[in-house]
Amino acid sequence: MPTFQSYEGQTPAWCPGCGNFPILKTLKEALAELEIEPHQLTVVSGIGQAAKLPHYMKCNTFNGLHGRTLPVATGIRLANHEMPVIAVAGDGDCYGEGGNHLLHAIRRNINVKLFVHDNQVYGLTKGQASPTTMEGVVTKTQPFGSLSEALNPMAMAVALDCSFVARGFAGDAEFLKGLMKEALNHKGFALLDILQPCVTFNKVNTYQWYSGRVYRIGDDHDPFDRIEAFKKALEWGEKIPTGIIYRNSRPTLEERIPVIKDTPLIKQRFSFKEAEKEIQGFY
Ligand SMILES: Cc1ncc(C[n+]2csc(CCOP(=O)(O)OP(=O)(O)O)c2C)c(N)n1
Ligand code: SF4
Repeated sequence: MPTFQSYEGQTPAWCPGCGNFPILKTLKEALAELEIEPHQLTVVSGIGQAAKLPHYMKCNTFNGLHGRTLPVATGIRLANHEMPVIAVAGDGDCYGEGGNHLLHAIRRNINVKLFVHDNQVYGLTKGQASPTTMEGVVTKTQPFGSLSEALNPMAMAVALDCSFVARGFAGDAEFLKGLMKEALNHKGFALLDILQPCVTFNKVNTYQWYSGRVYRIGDDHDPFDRIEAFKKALEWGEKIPTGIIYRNSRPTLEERIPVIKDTPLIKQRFSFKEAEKEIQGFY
């Protein structure tokens, strides 16, 4: 049976106090509790501080290009849809550079779990405004404050009928672990946005700033009610909800592809001769 130590990778090179540490620890604990062995899992990322997370884990990993996490994760999942695939990204990586891929992953409902470390800045490149930086927040490259309205990833995901939409907070690890496990057990695409203080470059959205605002969504919220979910997703400011905001049950992409519906691609017979014959048919 796997334990927390089964996933131990390299020593993290993050700043002391970075919100990425509790996320990494919580993920390892969640995986151990779900009894997923390291060799049974793939964690995919692009570029950034959050994207270094797979380096710090022992399992199958793929570190690709900035913003291109989801296409890679989709490919891996379609090649072997029996393997759980987690995509890890920063808010810049996922909602900025990779925004277009996110729209289509949600629409297709590929069974990939996307964990976004949302520190509301581009951390690795020293704190420029990202799509989730709040309007007016001053950074070294936004001296007049961010001039654009912040993206609300939860509201966007509900509007797109995303199969699972949740928000966690790095400062509430126990609750976050439950959300990670729910996402991993969910059938379909799961977006888990994790509020992650960047102690070096984001001096606004600190642990202290969040702790006065973040609250856990109660049992009175029905995540299957899309209108109520949308209202919950719009809450931001003095009160920030964490928990499962929205979920639905609809067919996944891999269920809808006849060729792989019953047998994963990697378990299917492959013959170069037959493939060549098929290709010749196109000429
Ligand atoms: C296509 C492309 N654009 C820009 C960069 C430069 N770049 C590397 S990491 C990064 C910022 C990452 O920020 P984010 O995704 O929010 O993750 P964080 O570092 O905050 O975890 C940028 C802009 C790049 N490598 N590739
Ligand atoms: S720069 Fe920010 S996100 Fe990057 S390791 Fe340091 S605290 Fe974490």
